[in-house]
Amino acid sequence: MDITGASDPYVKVSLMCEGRRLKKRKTSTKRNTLNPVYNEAIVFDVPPENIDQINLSIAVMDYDRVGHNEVIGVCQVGNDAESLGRDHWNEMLSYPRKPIAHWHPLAEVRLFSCFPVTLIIKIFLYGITNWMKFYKQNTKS
Ligand SMILES: [Ca+2]
Repeated sequence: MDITGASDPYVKVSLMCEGRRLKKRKTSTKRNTLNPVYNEAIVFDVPPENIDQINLSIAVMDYDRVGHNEVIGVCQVGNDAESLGRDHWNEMLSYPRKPIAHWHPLAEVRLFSCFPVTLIIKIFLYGITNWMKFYKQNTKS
């Protein structure tokens, strides 16, 4: 959290395959807000033979002009994710042409995290090789 009491959040998504980061993408940064909405798509191309090893590692970050950007919270979606993250992934695989949305609570990395966050993630398996994701993030107390 910034001194103003707000934050400058953006979402960073890493495409992981067997623990290795293959690609990284991020959304735009929303300035001075605790209630960001993104409505942005992030697309990854994944070879079909790797589908079972894929995880998306998602981090909500606070952009800071000075110093390091802070991690607000993280979650995982994918085959190796726990509970909701894996269920969400499996549901997407079962309905490849339908965008599937779920709220994900973020695990808070920082001791004094600025806000309890849930992230709504919509994932979409397109064809067999394209992954499309939309983000909307909202605070919930
Ligand atoms: Ca900031």
